[in-house]
Amino acid sequence: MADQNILSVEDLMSRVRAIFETAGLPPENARAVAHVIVAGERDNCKSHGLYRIEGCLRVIAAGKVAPDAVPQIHDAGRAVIEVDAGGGFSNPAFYAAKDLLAARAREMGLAALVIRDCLHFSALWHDVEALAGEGLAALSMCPSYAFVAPAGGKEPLLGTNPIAFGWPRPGSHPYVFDFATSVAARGEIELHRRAGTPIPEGWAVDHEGQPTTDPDAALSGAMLTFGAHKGSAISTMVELLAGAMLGEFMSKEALEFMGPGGLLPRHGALVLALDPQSFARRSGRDPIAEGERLLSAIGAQGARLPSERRFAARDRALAGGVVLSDAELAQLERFQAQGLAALDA
Ligand code: NDP
Ligand code: PYC
Repeated sequence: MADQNILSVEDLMSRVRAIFETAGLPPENARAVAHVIVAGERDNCKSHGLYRIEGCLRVIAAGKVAPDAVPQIHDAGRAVIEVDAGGGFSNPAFYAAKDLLAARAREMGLAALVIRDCLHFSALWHDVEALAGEGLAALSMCPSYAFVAPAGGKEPLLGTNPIAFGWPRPGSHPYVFDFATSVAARGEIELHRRAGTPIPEGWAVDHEGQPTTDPDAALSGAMLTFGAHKGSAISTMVELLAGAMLGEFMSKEALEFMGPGGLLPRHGALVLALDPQSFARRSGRDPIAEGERLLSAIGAQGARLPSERRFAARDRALAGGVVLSDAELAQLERFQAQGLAALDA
């Protein structure tokens, strides 16, 4: 059937990994980057799926990321572990330090991973889901680019600043939410621009501060935070904790560093891991069972939990493959055949 190309997750993974190896990433790095992109596509998170390959290749072609950087872990045996991504992608850095972070959280009750100087393009649910799979609660956040106006302002200053949370559950899937603190991820606006469709009202203002539904006007104006002053404050917290506190770029500096041209941002990231058993020990109560009481009561009201859509999409993709449009498949094949040269085509 036209526009219904079905690829298995494994096939997609080996194609995307090959694209990144050809673009200069060592196998370990290519695997980490491909894994998070394919996971996004598999889970029907289109704004951080295959669509991101082009952005990653552009930043490689511009020489603004070190594709072969080897993450360096700095561990003094304390609660704060640092991994220097060395200007490379964030994903290999996270993988390099994940097991140490989990072990330290179990040992100390809580631990933090500071990822320094990384090119960050991916969804955050991936990292917190991995930690929740180890029985840990997790919080992940990072600045991005200053595209978002603070509540009451009209000039871009804050990033789209995602924040994700994971909580372990006894069944197959943890509780996970992950969202931009802007009304929508910037990638969503870009997808509307490509599709020629208007964005919903309330997402953005144009460069004069007027509300707009035109994706181009939104991209050259300012995006808005969710929840007015509340989202604005959470976004500011992300700038402070994952930017200022780490001594890494905040979103404005990240944008200035990359310059205009829409390349993906380079900055730091913060991942917190907490061991629920350790926090609850003296209470004598089982924190996971307590959590289940709440989560099942939410479901009992007919409300869906965050990530349920994503997990259902994952189950479908694992059983029946990932559906790509003709345009998506053609672009994937172009990147496979031509690598970075496909960017000029
Ligand atoms: P969405 O608004 O699509 O989703 C936000 C969260 O809410 C998801 O966990 C989603 O679960 C859940 N959700 C959505 N609808 C409902 C509902 N009706 N009931 C309950 N839960 C619901 O996310 P965003 O567009 O804000 O962000 C998309 C991605 O962009 C994120 O993964 C984020 O990490 C990434 N991002 C990355 C940036 C970076 O710098 N690296 C910057 C900004 C964003 P479900 O998935 O199941 O629908
Ligand atoms: O969707 O806003 C976004 C984004 C920025 C960097 C990666 N994703």
